[in-house]
Amino acid sequence: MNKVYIFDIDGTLTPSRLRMTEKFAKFFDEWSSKNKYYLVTGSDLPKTEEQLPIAYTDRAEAIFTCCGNQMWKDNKLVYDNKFELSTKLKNSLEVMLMSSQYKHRYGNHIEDRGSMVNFSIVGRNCTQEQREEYYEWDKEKSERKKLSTFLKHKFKDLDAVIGGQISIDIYPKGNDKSQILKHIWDKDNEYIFIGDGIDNKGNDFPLAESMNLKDNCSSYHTEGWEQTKQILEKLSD
Ligand code: M1P
Repeated sequence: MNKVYIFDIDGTLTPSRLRMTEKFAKFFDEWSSKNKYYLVTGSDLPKTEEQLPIAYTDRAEAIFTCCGNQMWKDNKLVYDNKFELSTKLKNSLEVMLMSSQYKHRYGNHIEDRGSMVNFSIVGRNCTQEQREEYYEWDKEKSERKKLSTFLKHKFKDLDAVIGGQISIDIYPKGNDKSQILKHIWDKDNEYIFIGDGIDNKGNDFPLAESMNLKDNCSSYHTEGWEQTKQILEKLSD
């Protein structure tokens, strides 16, 4: 049985929205030339390419972006699920933006990625320092948790999940990372998924849950690239 790995990116292979660290890149260089793996992220392709060295995106069997709503293989788009941002959803997000207790707004709050929407109170144009500030504030106030619960309640056909540090990913119910399994499944393989959004019910949870129901599949929650490295080292023993 061949081992096939599936990785989330932000918080798993790289710090959130940052490039892979030199230390991990050094380790991953050898690892990725000997192992088969897929990438699955909430981000879009340009963000993924900013964060990972080109060799590691090239070596991946395929890259699933926008929570599995797009699949890229050999630099070509294989599929792209369309999701239209309705006026009702846009209005609700704008109301949330106006009513949040968080004091700062830096722009690009509603990012329409075509197959999903990313929503951020602080705004995607914030600096790294402003990002960290919001992240710490949100940890204390659980704003994103409350906003996603509200959205799921108001829009029964949608899912709203925390993916990274400052935002929420929104897409039609079921169009989550678990959808990638039907595109990669081979009964002769053993699949191993590593993500930082499993135990906390983030955007990696649906995939981990689906995998746990299947034979020859396992998932590991990680707290960051250091732990991912440890997991991979243990699995290659
Ligand atoms: O890949 C994880 C997440 O990365 C970003 O999240 P944030 O900016 O909140 O840290 C976003 O691209 C998000 O869509 C994605 O799920």
